[in-house]
Amino acid sequence: MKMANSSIIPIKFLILVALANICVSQDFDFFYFVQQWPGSSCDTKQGCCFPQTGKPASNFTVHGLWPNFNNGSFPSNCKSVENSFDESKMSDIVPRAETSWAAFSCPSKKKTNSTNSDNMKLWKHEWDKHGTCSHSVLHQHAYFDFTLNLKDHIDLLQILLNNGIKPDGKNYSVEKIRQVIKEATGFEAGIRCNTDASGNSQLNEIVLCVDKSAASRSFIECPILPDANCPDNVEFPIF
Ligand code: U2P
Repeated sequence: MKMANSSIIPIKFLILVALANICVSQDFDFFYFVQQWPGSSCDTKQGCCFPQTGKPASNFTVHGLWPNFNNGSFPSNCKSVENSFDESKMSDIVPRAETSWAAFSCPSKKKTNSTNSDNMKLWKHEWDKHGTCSHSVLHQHAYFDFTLNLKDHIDLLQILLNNGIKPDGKNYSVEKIRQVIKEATGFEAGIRCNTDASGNSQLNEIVLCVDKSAASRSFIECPILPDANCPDNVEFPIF
C-alpha cells in the first residue's frame, strides 16, 4: 500500500511540471513594438489632449510593447496578484516615459475637470493589458525600461527624414516608407493607418517585431505583420 502511494507522488509531480511547461510555452511567441505618430491622433474627429508636462516633441512616441502569437492573435489582461501595476516602480522610468511614451487620449469630462491626458493611466493600461502577459520574461520595471531602450535604439523619424519623408501634411507612398525602414533596420515594418477628421488616410503607427526573449536590441522579422489597412499613399500630418 505504502509503495503504491509513494509512486503516485512523482507521477503527480511530473504531470504538474508538464502542465507548467505547456502554460509557459503558450505565454506568447514574439512582441510587437508599436510606435505612433502623435499628429495622427490629434487631427482625428476625437482630437487629442496633452499631458500636464505640455505638448510632446514632434516625434514618434511609444504606443506599446505587445506580446503576440504567431497566428496574429494576442493574449491580453493576464493580471494576477503578483503582477498588479505598482506606480512606485515607475519613479526612475517617468522622465524618459514622459518624453517617449506620452498619452494623447482626452480625459472623460464626467470623471475629471482636467483637460490633460494622463500618462500614468496609459502606462497602467499598457501594463495591465499587455505587460502582464509577458511577465514571465519582463517584470514591470524591466518591461518599461526595455521598451524605452528600443525606442532610443530605433529613430524612425530620422530614418524617414533622411529619405525625404517629412511630417508636412503631404502624401507619401506606404511602399517607400516600408522600404526605407527595411534599408535602415534590416526588418519589414507593419504600417497602420487611421483617418483624419476629413476622412484622409494617414500614417498612424509603425510596428516592428522583437524576439520573445527580450534580449537587447533583439528585433526580428515579424512572424506575421499586423493587418495592413493603408491605401498606397498616406498623409504624414504636421505635429
Ligand atoms: O487596434 C486597436 C487596439 O487593439 C489592440 N491591439 C491590436 C492589435 C494587436 O496585435 N494587438 C493589440 O493589442 C491595441 O490596444 P491598446 O493597447 O491600445 O489598448 C490597439 O490599439
